[in-house]
Amino acid sequence: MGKVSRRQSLKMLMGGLTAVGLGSSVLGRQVLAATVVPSENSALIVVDVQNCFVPGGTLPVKDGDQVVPVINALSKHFANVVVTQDWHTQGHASFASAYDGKKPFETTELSYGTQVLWPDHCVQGTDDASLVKGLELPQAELIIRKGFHKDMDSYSAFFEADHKTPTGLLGYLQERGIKQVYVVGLATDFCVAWTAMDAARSGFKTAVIEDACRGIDLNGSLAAAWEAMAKAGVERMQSGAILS
Ligand code: VGL
Ligand code: ZN
Repeated sequence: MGKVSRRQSLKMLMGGLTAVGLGSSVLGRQVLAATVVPSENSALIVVDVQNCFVPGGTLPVKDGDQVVPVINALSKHFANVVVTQDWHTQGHASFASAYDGKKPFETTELSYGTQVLWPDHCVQGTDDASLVKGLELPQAELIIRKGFHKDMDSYSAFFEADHKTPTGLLGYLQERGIKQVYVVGLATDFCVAWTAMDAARSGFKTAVIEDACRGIDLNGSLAAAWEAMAKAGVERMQSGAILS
């Protein structure tokens, strides 16, 4: 931020905010303050920041690795951090390789609806399924793994693809008294979006921090996901609101 003139700083002292993101001015010195301060009953949910989803992984999301420094910085402002891992069996129902004549990014119909078919990814216990090395979240309280039922996918960290089978995250957050969640990670248009929409539907005040996420964008899925999230009452925000 640049310097603030005496006049401007006086104006800020007298009149409060003069610009978005500008918190206050003390004795003529500009002090930046976050416009959003996560409370004790907020949680940061870090979705699937795993080797499989960053460049070099089996289902790389473009610039997926760029979320890591943003998430590391954000996490320092949270009393509660929860991490998720996509955690598939070998031959999982979401893998194109499990079907004759199917290729990745095609779809198939399963009992719970249309399933996008992916390259084999995030197989349980593999290095590909490990959290990205640079992710620094030593304070994380819970790692929730999902997609471990062979016949059903789970983009959401709350409910599997049938929208019924719980992962246990809802009970955990409720028992911990969490009221508000901020969702970040990979990929914006799949696991982040489904997690955020389930959070909002489950009664949490929910925000997605856009620049702490990256999307896959398969046939317009990114724009569709933002639209669906807005409809579900998910707030779209930028990390600067917390970090500045
Ligand atoms: C994801 C596709 C398949 C995600 C997981 O984490 O967004 N996307 N499995
Ligand atoms: Zn997956």
